[in-house]
Amino acid sequence: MKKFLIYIAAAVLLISGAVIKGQDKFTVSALKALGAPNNPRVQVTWDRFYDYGELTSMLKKLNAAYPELTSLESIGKTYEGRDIWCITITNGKTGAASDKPAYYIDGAIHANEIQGVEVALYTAWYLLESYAQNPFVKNLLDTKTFYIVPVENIDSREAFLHTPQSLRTGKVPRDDDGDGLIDEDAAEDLNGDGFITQMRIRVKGGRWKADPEDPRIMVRCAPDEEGEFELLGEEGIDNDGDGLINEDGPGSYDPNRNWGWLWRPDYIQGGADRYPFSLPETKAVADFLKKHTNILGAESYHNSGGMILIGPNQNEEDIIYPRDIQLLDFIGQKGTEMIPYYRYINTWKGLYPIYGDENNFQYADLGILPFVNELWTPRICSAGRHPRTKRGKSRTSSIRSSCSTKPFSTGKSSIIHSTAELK
Ligand SMILES: [Ca+2]
Ligand SMILES: [Ca+2]
Ligand SMILES: [Ca+2]
Ligand SMILES: [Ca+2]
Ligand SMILES: [Zn+2]
Repeated sequence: MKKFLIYIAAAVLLISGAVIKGQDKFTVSALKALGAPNNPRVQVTWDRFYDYGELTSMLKKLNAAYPELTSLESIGKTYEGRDIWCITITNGKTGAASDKPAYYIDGAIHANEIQGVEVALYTAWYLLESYAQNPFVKNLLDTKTFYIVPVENIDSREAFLHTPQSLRTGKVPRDDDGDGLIDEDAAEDLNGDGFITQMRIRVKGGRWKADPEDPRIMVRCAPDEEGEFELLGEEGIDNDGDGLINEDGPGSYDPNRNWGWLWRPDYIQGGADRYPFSLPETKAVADFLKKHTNILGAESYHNSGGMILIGPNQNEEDIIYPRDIQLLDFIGQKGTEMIPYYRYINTWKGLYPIYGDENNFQYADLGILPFVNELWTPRICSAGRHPRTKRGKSRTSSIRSSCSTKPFSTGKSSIIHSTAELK
């Protein structure tokens, strides 16, 4: 995680330096942030995921251990009533947080893209625990402010960690199929293994076969090859007897299509929900950002794909000032040099067009220079013991999509997998 911190530090320094001081040349002096905290006041092991209760406790411990460097506030409540925490980090003795250029960080607006939360928490922990020993970090916190919201979509992230559900959406109830019933037919873990996975059925001559190394993984057969399986969709039953399976689960919108800049209704932009900021979580974060006009740069952590993304997120390139693009390009490309297997991509050119996302709202409405960081990539596995890239496309097929998959470390593979089999 340290490399992410260095990359963020570089982004903070460069954005604030360029905007505040009008420097002509960008530098990479943020590399001075190298080094791990010694003897931390708050002991944390970074080998697991932390749920809402645990991360709340961690933030309170950091706040108690570093009262002079932190303040902790709830910036709003989620639909299910959990606090959306923001930890503000700066040296209060050198000036109020609001008087300094600031960098904003958040994680897990998409709830099943869970590990951005730990990256955001690690950033807070690293900054605080390094302050006394690391002159660069000390200078950073003496002159700049960090606002860190480790998790936006807490309700569904809790569901990910404690139930078989893997939800991108939040939990605000919605009638997805217009039958007058709300969230009446969610997916079910039929085989009781703790995961809701894709189901498969044995069919002679099917288009899929089991991966020889890991038979849970489905590999698409070559056109002239006879397979053994067909895919049936996710596990579940027809709870309401309407002939459709799992047609109306919890929520079922996309919180990252609910923001105010170029918002489009659901029939144009799927997942947009009813109107901009109709969701309590996006409204809370937007209100916070609007109130803190000292925020100059931002980073939102998603999963997956190993990408540093910038806007604009549709064909509206002229909304970004050329000077801003220069700075984003410099930081983004520097990030790809620092973080293995990452690519620097403009979203609508390199991925797909999006309306109403957080990233564009931050830039176009608020003048913040934002990045989206798509954590994790299968190519990291290919560098180790898992030789994925050698077999390339046939293995991963075309079904995996970025920003909607799960990391291997959760035990829920991002590759099509079928632990539930219909005989
Ligand atoms: Ca319904
Ligand atoms: Ca299951
Ligand atoms: Ca149904
Ligand atoms: Ca169901
Ligand atoms: Zn995402």
